[in-house]
Amino acid sequence: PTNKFVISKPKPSITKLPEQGRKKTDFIDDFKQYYVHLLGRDENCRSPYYAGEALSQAIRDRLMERWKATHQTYKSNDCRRGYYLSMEFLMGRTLSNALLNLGVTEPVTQAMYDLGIAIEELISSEQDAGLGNGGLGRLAACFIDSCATLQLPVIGYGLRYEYGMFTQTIVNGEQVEKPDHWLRHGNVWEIERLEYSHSIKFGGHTEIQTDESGKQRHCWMSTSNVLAVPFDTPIPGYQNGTVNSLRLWKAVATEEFNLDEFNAGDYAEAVAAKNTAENITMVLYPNDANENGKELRLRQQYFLASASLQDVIAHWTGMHGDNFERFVEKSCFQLNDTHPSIAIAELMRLLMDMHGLSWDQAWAITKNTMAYTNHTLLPEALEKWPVSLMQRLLPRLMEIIFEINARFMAEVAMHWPADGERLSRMSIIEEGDQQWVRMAHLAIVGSFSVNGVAQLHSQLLQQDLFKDFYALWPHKFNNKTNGVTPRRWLAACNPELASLITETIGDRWITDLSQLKRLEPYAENAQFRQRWHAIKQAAKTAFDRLTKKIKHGTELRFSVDALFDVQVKRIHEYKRQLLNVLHVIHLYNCIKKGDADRVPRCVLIGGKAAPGYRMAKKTIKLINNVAQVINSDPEVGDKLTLLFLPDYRVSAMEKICPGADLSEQISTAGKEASGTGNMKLMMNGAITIGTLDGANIEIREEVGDENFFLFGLTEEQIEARRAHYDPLEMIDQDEDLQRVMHLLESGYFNQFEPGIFDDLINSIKSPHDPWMTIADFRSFVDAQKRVEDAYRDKDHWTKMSILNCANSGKFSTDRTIGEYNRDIWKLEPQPVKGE
Ligand code: GL9
Repeated sequence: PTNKFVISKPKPSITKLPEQGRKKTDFIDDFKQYYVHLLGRDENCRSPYYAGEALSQAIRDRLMERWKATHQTYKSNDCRRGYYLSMEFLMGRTLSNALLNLGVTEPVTQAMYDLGIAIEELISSEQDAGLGNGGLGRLAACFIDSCATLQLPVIGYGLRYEYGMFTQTIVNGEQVEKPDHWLRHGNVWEIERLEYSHSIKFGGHTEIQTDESGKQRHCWMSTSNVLAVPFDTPIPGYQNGTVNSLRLWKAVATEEFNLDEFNAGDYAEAVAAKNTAENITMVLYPNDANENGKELRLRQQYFLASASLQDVIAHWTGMHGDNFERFVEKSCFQLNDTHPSIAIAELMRLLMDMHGLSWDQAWAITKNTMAYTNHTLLPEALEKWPVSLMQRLLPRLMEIIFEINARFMAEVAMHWPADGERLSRMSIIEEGDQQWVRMAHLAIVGSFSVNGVAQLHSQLLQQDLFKDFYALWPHKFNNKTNGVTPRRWLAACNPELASLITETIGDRWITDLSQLKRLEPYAENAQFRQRWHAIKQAAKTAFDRLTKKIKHGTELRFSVDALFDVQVKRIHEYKRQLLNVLHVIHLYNCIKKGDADRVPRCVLIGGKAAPGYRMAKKTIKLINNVAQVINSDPEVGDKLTLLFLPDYRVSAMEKICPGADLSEQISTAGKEASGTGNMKLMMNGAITIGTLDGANIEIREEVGDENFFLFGLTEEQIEARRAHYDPLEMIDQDEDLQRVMHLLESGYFNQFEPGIFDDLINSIKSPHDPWMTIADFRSFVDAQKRVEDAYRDKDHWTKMSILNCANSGKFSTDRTIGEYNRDIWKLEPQPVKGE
């Protein structure tokens, strides 16, 4: 639509740069150029920020040629492509990852050092791109890293939120949210591409019109349009010449202001309309599970789906005109949860209304190009939208959804005649006082693949949540166990451990993590163990220094000899941070009782609570209050420390996982779809204490049960117990638990704030507690005792640590993406010439 920025004829001389083919180290001149001439700084500038900016510019230049070459390769091979649609890409920082993947970390570090600059300061001055809530968004970021490393032609499509995940501060023990205006100082890694903008429709009404040839077409008219402007970020593969794209859409008002209204004198109205349009990509919704049906959220979802599909189709028609015969052969969309699943109806609309295809043609294309990943079984996270809202905001899409459902219902009725119950269970439309659109049902009906994110999770999808659909279409269902990228989560974040590994088994593990298995024999080598242990200890010291800086040297007693016990993730009842706190209080009781022989322990808890999630916010307050009491009790000394780390985010995890000894993965069995923090910690040699939930099960399978601290009820036991769960009786029969509850209920941790923890206490004492925290207390405490006993034998612990890292190979996203590609996408790797 807005091609006014396109240069009419390509001018090859413009793109021929004299310095093409420059050497890896020439960047130092560029760095100085950018620092002095672009940013206007000199040696008197004290802030590392500008040096970081200048270095990033110079590094970005190195990505640019490879980016173009990758583009050209895909284009000239006319290859099948994948499109990863996600409302979240939790990218974190970019510079150190770019250095690693370009293979220039060492020379750049040295060159900066020679200029008197510590590169670590530049790296740390970069803001996190926090465009996601947690696991789901970080998974998308790891996935596109692996796609580039595997040289797969995949584009990530998402939204360019002006404000990312809120910054968390702690005031009087409570979470206070601050807006994260991460783009305030610009973003050197993105490139605006106005020439690829698309117009997105909202509101209006539909009409059927007949054209000259007598053909009928659905028209969606009188809409308010918003412009989607793409910003591209380069995604480099690991030292392979490939640079893929992450394309994020920004909402811009179609005209600076509506001229008609302006002429009519309604200046304020006109400018206000501009705001409504641009609000669409203003802020990331900070809810980790329960979306609450906000209209703006639906606008965001449709904006992403429509802009991305129009982009793909514009690229297609640019090459093939309106001939869509080979579209299925050449394209595949992966929907990251139901958030972008309106894309199914939107692809139907674009193909029929804009490109003249019949329903059957459009449907054949849609259901053979869309694939859906489910990320949670929690009922409150299953998206549904009021039909009335969809009719008002997206009237043409609602018509299409009704038609998809009518045809689907006919299919179900054929398969199960006279089964009205089943029809209403499976319908895309939920009936009742109000009609709703069930987005997961739309996603399943409109896709050829439906997957969960760990074995147990996929199994539960088939047996429980989607069992009717599984009975109808068993071939659609599959599992893809999550992973994490070993570049960021081992090579970059833990260079000391990475070089010990490389020295021992070579560097192939960076792109083939199964190689880590070759570390196993070294667990028996005393000298190797000693070096491993020294690196873990040094990482703890480094983390300690960091927290001291944050806390301005407060009285925290973080001892490097203490067991470093870590639980970092979103705060949610199902993740049971409360169980962790109950254990800490139990340890405190033991110390107060004079139980002398305890292993010193530092418990770190970090994570954000959704701003509207009362119980999660109370949990943060409880952790901070308990920490206050324990950390200032002289009887405790350095036997026990509890730390709440404010503003947990990607870059914080990069600092935490190298030093972690114990990884807390203690969700109620059956509730954590996979988890991915568990994998990062394992890769860095932490040992898991966990329930049989999500990917924990597979972690334990890989590392062996002797190197994993298992506790808690299984998913089946949890479900069987629900009917007659009696937490009060369990408290009654367990003296340790009694003492813990007594201390909590006596107000020991809230002496000047009476009653503030009552709802937390009541929730775990309720026979209806869905998370069954009390049921797992005894088993958890016993497992923690086994942890202490194991930790006392330093040598044995180090062995376990080595074995955890050595057996983490499965949890690379290279393996995960390999499976997505083998089973779903079927893309051909595209080597890029020039590296
Ligand atoms: C999640 C699951 O809860 C995690 O167990 C899973 O590892 C990730 C990635 O598949 O997806 N689903 C979900 O909604 N979130 C997840 O982390 N929530 C957030 O991203 C906050």
